[in-house]
Amino acid sequence: MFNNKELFKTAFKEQLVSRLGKSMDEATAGDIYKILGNLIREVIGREWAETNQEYKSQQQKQVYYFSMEFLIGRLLGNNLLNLGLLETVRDGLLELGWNLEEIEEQEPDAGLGNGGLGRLAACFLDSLASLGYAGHGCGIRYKYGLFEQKIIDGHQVELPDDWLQKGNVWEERRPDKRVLVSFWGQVEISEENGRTVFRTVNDEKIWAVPYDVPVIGYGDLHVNTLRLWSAESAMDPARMRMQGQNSYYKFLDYNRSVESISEFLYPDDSGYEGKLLRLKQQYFLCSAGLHSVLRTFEKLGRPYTELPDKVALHINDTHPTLLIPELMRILIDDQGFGWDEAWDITTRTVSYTNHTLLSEALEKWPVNMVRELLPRVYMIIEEINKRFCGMLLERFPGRQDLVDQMAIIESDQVKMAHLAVVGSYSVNGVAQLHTDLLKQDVMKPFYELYPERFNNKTNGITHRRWLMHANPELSRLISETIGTEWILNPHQLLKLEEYKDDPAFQESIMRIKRGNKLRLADYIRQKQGISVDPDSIFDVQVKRLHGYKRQLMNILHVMHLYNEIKDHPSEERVPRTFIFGAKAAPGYYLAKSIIKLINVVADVVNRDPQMNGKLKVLFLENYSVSLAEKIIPAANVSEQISTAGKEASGTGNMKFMMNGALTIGTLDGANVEMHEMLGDDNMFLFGLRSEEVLQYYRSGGYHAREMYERDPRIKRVMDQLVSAGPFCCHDLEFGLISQSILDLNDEFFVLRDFGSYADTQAAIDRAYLDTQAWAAKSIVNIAHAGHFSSDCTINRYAADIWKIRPVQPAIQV
Ligand code: B1H
Repeated sequence: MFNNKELFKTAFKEQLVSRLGKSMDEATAGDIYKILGNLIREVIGREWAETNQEYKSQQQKQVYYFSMEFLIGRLLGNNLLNLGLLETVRDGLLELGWNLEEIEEQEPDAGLGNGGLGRLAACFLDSLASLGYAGHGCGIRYKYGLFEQKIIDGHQVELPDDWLQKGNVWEERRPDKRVLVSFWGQVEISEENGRTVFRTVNDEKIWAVPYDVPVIGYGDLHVNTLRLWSAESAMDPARMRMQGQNSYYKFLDYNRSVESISEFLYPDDSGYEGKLLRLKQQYFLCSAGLHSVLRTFEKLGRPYTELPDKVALHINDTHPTLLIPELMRILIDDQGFGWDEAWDITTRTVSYTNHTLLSEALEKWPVNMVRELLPRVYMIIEEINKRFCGMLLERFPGRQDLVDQMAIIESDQVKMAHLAVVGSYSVNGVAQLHTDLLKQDVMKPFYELYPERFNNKTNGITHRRWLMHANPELSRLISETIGTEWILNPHQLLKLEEYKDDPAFQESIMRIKRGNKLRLADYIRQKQGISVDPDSIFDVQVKRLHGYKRQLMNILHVMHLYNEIKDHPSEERVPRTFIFGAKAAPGYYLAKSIIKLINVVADVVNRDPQMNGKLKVLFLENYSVSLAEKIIPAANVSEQISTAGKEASGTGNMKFMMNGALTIGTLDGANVEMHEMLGDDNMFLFGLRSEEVLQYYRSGGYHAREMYERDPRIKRVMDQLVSAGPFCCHDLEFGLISQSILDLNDEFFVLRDFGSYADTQAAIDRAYLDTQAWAAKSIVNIAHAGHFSSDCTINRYAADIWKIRPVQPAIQV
């Protein structure tokens, strides 16, 4: 361990020579990054092994968090921070002639996720390790992560994200731990020694090879594991020759189909596509992960009846639901358990988080697809369904309607959410409102059947990445003001509230924010050649592009501001810079034309001299975790404007709050809980409430055209989408957008909430003029953000769902 600068410099230079054969003046930034990564790997190697040893010797219950997505971003800076080496390394590198921030830029983001769901999994891993829980991630090592977005002529263009091109210093390939996963084939049933035996024949077997990434906890060294699986061929080329003429082509076909399984991440957020390859990916994760979990369990030498005491399997949304029938299959076919005992073990081991109420995101797989790809697993799902429906009819005689509504298999489809609820002991939503809506609406009959299973766990974010790493100056100021206790106990941030009216503290807060804005302005100038005014309000909406998130309402409002400035050019205004960042699913046309609209509006506004000093609009390309770390600390206003009842929780909202931005938002997802803490004084609420939205849906929606006719501001911007004018073009590019609102009745209530949104935006202008009052609000936001640290969330999962306690570190002798 290099715990001082000189030792670090020596170790660093030695590695540079021994690994790359280079001296300091020959090294490139890429070399420096690689060597630093390797050094850290060496530093933690022993602790990683020791953590595992500790788990084994203490026979600790282990949590495995199964997720199709882990949006971990970059690891260098965060690992240095958690190891307590940030200062040493920064200073040491500086003396060697390099700037750490520049080296951090060398690392490609691990973009193994779409958005909130994947980033939540990454925050949870950080909290599990930092709090000393035995909790690991289980996921897929996609060769290509979420696509890289380029904006060309205002349009989104997707490029493959070849993140592994230069290797990955953080991963360790473990071929000795590979497992076989089987697809296709037929099930043969026979009687042997009075037992029914199920054997799958003619199946296709492939290797799942794990790549382990260390998850380094903050402070006391505790290193958990993120195990990512990669698919590899299990065909023996030597046997190929025996199999006749076409075997060579068969071999190539097989290889290609195997590799495709861990080839790329599906770029869908809050939606799903019923593609065979995606189903293969899901089973691949479940089967490989489970085999490796059970191998570790078996080493304890305990009977399988104790599995629920030693292992918790958590599924992140329904994507890994096949874990349930797969565990049943192993218990019955391989371990010889009877159905009831296997079911008891399974349903005491698996727990499930629901992340969305949107019907298009509720996974339903065609029966034929599941039956052909996974014949034995399908038989088990069928049996689970048969028994579940039988139980329902027994409890509710004559209620075939209820059975149809709740069945796992219905209309030739397997409903994954139903399977997940029936096969697990805990079902949680991700914010109070979302959990309430699950119970009252989407999963009502299940809640009535199993009320004890349902619970809420409001999401959280790691303050280590999102405050300490992303905003080091603010972190320093906080520690100077209230001490460093908040780092281990983020609730202590509440102490800041005392300083909200302290002019010196207010001044520091605003100075740090301005510094962050200047840095973002530099980035924007470099990337786009546009200069932005650091004294304007930085108003930010960064998240996936989706109808319900209403980026459209935001940009329509910008068009309205443009119109106002044009109409009253001499009126003074509070200058605003609107910043957008968003990726759209490649097949989501409406979302893509909204990206185009934002870029067109940006172009018109930024070129117009009358807008100078008043209005700027930017679309930042390729929004990602590392870009978020630059943008969020620089924001004054956080846009959390989803249609109420649609955003399950949101986690961006929490990141902005923690960095002192004020939220303009609807009462949706976790915004509701933010508002409970902040009150009307420290947050800008607008728009319909979720009950009102639901009421409209029940009564067939509202009349978008009426709003259009009634409000001249709305009529004007809507007309500007499709007729000649400053934003519109020759080829009616925005007809689709206009149609979705006026002809398809504005599913997400953009026009219905527009007026209230515009008025609230005007209130923000007025509030910003009172700098001290604004600073006070910003401080109150930071003070209450500790509540949303994922440490608190994870403590609740641990106590209520997984029933685990932190591991006591082994006493060093
Ligand atoms: C969330 C998803 C999601 N909810 C399907 N659902 C996917 C659904 O690839 N797919 O098929 C991918 C992702 N993602 C988000 O989860 C919610 O929209 C957010 O509100 C929430 O904060 C986040 C974490 O709970």
